Amino acid sequence: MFLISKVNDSVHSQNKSHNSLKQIFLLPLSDERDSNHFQVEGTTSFETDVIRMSAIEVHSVPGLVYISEYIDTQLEEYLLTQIYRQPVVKWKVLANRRLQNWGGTPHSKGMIATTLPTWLLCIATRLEKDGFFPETPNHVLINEYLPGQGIEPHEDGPIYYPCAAILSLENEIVLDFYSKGVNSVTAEEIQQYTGSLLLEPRSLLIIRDSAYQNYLHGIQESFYIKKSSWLLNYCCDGEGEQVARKKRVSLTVRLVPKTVHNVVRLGK
Ligand SMILES: O=C(O)CCC(=O)C(=O)O
Repeated sequence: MFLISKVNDSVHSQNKSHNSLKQIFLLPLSDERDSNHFQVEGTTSFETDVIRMSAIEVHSVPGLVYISEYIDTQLEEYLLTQIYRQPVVKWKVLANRRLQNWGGTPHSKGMIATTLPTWLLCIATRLEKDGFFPETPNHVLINEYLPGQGIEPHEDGPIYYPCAAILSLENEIVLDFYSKGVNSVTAEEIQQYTGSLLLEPRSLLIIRDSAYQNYLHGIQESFYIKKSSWLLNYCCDGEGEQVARKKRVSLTVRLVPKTVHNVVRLGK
């Protein structure tokens, strides 16, 4: 059960000229955790009026919203159990990671939709209720990354409603962002590194607006994570630390607005 609450967008905002998040609806009523509010330079942080959960908006990449502890450890364990009870054939093995695809295969003409299983539907409906999607997202990719694996910088593209929700499970990872541009002389497409976020287990990252349209995101094929203040959502004294990466699983939840329920119609 969730208490729906409106964000108090003036609280703790050091730079009030930046856009405010208008609605973050989050609070598990049973959760008595203290607020894990923190403020990092270049971000605006928000606390709900009951102060149980905080979200930050990253200014250098407009449209990124990072929410730590979006789910609790019980739900995380439940999701991991469901993911790893799937038959081996459900996994598609790629060179740099493996993945499960749920909801259908997105196609430029629409997706032949299959109903999400209830264990994924609970996350999809919560994301809709929390105001991130105008209807229940219908597509989920589950990625598993071993140390040294990653995903090339990419954009999610026009097949989806322009919002991606990334739920991180089991271990942390660093996600990098690159702005898209065009070289004015050669007219070549260029990508410029903009910054990185630490995605902690159980956190939710929302990529929408400009972050969705004008930036690429990717994960380097590294064996270590450098945790220091160069990360957009991490603060520490001194140089920080380098930690060995461990297996990390993520759910990328999206909405494919155009769906078809019939293979023949899709071909037309
Ligand atoms: O695993 C992640 O955090 C990123 C996944 C992603 O970018 C995707 O599924 O398109």
